[in-house]
Amino acid sequence: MAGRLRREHEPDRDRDSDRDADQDADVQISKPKHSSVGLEGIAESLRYTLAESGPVRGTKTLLTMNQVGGFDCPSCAWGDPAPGERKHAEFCENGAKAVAWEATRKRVDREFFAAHSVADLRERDGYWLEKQGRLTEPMYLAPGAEHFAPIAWDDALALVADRLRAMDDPNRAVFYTSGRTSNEAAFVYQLLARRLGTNNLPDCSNMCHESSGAALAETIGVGKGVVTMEDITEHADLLMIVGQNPGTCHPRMLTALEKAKKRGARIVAINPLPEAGFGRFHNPQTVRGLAGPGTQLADAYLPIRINGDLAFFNALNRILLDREEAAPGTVFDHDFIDHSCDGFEAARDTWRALDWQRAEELSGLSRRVIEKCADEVMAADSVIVCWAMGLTQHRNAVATIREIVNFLLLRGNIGRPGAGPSPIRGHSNVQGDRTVGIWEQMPDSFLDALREEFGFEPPREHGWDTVDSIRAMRDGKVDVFFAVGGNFAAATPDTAVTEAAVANCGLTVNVATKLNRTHLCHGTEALLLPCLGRTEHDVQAGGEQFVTVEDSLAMVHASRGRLMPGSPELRSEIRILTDLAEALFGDDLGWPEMGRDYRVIRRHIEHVVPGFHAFEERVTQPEGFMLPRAPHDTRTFPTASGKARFTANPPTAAEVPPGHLLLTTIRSHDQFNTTVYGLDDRYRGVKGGRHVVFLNESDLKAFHLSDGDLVDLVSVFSDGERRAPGFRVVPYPIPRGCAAAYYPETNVLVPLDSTAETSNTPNTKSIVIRLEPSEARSSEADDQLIMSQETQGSTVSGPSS
Ligand SMILES: Nc1nc2c(c(=O)[nH]1)N[C@H]1C(S)=C(S)[C@@H](COP(=O)(O)OP(=O)(O)OC[C@H]3O[C@@H](n4cnc5c(=O)[nH]c(N)nc54)[C@H](O)[C@@H]3O)O[C@H]1N2
Ligand SMILES: Nc1nc2c(c(=O)[nH]1)N[C@H]1C(S)=C(S)[C@@H](COP(=O)(O)OP(=O)(O)OC[C@H]3O[C@@H](n4cnc5c(=O)[nH]c(N)nc54)[C@H](O)[C@@H]3O)O[C@H]1N2
Ligand SMILES: [Mo]
Repeated sequence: MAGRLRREHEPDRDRDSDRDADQDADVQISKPKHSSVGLEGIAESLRYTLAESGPVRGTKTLLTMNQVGGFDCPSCAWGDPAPGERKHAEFCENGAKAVAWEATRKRVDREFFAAHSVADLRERDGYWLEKQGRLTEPMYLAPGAEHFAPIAWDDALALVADRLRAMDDPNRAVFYTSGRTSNEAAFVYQLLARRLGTNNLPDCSNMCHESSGAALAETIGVGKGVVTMEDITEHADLLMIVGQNPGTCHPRMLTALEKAKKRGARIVAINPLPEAGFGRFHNPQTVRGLAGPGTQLADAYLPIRINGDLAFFNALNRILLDREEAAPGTVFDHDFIDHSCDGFEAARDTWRALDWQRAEELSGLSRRVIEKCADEVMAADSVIVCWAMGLTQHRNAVATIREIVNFLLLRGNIGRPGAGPSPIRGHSNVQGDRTVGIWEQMPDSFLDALREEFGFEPPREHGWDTVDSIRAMRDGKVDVFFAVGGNFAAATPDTAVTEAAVANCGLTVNVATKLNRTHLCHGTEALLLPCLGRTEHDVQAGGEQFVTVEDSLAMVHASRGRLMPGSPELRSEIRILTDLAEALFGDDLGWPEMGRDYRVIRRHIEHVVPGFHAFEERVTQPEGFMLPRAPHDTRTFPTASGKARFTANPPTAAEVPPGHLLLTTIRSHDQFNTTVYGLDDRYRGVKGGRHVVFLNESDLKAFHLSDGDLVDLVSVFSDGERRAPGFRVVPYPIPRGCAAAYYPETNVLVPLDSTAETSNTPNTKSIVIRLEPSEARSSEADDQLIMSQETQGSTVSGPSS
């Protein structure tokens, strides 16, 4: 019975004998939850905080999180309530874990690296690596060396400058950013790269909301969401939450949804998984929330097939068209369509041509269910559509989001209170990083402003995004890979290919707080530069400093760390970058001044980036300030035609051959991206392991599998097959033909060349797989899993009922 899953309450007969098989051997599965947060959530955050940071450091951090004068939570990008409405503890379970993770008392110092060779560390998983604690001083891995060894800051930065100078083309360097970086650090970083002469600025956004940015820029002229917190809490009649798991990934959004519900808004959730956050919400900030029955958040839940969203929104728009044609003037906002939009006819023709049978098949939803959803839409004067990764990481992602814009435009649901598109961002400052210039294809207007401000000519040729950077590294075109934060090798697709690509660079440099997998996939030589975290006190020659961030709802505000730095040797990201720039270019653009006093950087941002006038003054106000977004502010659309654009997006979906499944990769409740806090996924009923695959009960039967069997996931793509071994099968309420498993364990399955049209975002949410009996464990495991030849050929796709 090695490795077999147990249902909760089933006696754990062979717990001990399984122990060392692997960390997942004790995985326990129970029923998924239908409610969220409550006392269990609070207990969980306190437990983790106390264990990692101790009572004093832990409590101090939690109480200043997201408070005026405190630091911005380093977890997700959800916005803050107005200052007067903030609770004493404006945090969530996952924010608390993110903070405790950073405030940990454990250290990865020179003794640690002396004791562990790189080869030894490469044998450990990411969970173990990050659990070892904070990096304390710069470390260098010399060519051919087996251990990282200490190096002085000046020597480390001189070495990077030397290797950058030695390149015969500035485009042989790649500068990666993860979205936790502050506006100030991001601005300095892109300035350094462009001063050097390259636009090679890939970031995590390439893998995240790039599809949203591409679709929104094309259709409404602004590549970000155009709703505010008040639109959600005070004005929207209907909130559609599509491909997003707010209970886990944006927990404080539940408070806003509860507020909307209490004034009578309706919520429809569209997701292959019935996530706990759609059920009853027990607000941890109020006694009633904790003790009472909670608030039921979603009024309707549509169990859509993976990648069925384009078909669904086409069908929804078709129904609205039918109803408008049956009773002209009652459904569409003709005034708005005629005067503010173009492209309507082409879109309408696409809806007219809709093949209902195919739409039902692709979406997995019956026409009757979609009609009911249309009833909700018709009953609402204002509609907001929120979405996240469930929509952006598919081949047709940009088309899907354009179709959502069509849907909103039809009834004028944009540029008025309570209406509009709202991509919910991931990393706490991923949106701000983009605003201040982290993008491989910043527009000429930005580059012109940079030239005006600093007096040098920035490169104009577009740089490499994340996937193109990996290709370039693989092909030997990169001498220096530099990363500010993130876990490039683990977060990107095609793990084996990517790890080899990173190792193919000359020098790899990681500015980081903790050790991760990417640091061990080093180039010929490597540097680890430890930085301050968001929670930590930052004092420079110019005095105490703060940084700024932009949330998902376009509010910019200050963030001030309060904790003693984890080690006296830590430097702020900004200082590391300005010191490096000084080593490279001397004082040509005033780098040392920027490092001494971040106000100098903010003054440059004010001059270069639209919307930042009186930056210093406004950002020191308690509530910060909102960046302008024309569609929201003035109902105007800065597109080429000056109008909002309808587009034709005929339904498509990933092709799934008979006997195969479509796999989506998701986050557990106990992780932040590649950072694994623990092995549980409380809301989905998983305890003690991450190598699980959620499957529909009928598919289990069709494949002759039972609860707890072990399978290998084998992905199938034009360039061959990839395998992720040893996943436990879990029957789960997910549509037939669909499967879900955790990221990043499944990234090995994602082909580098499988990306979204236009945005080039890896298709990490639609991976075609088949299941094979696993040889990953003992031979006993095989006995559990007999997949006959017949079932391998049978069809499991098709609409669910
Ligand atoms: N605790 C925690 N918080 C986080 C993060 C984290 O890892 N942990 N990560 C941060 C980051 S960078 C990001 S981008 C966000 C991510 O936030 P989410 O996008 O909410 O996170 P995912 O787990 O990727 O989940 C995607 C959701 O989409 C659903 N889904 C999957 N495929 C489809 C599909 O084809 N159609 C539809 N309609 N739904 C689908 C899944 O069931 C899941 O509910 O969260 C941020 N916040
Ligand atoms: N299969 C699959 N792959 C995915 C996704 C998916 O849904 N499925 N999601 C994609 C998405 S949405 C994203 S955003 C990317 C995430 O990609 P990344 O942003 O590259 O990855 P993270 O796991 O967020 O990065 C974690 C690391 O950041 C470092 N870090 C943490 N805090 C700080 C700090 O304050 N400063 C610095 N310098 N470093 C810090 C730590 O060392 C930590 O190990 O992954 C993408 N990959
Ligand atoms: Mo993300």
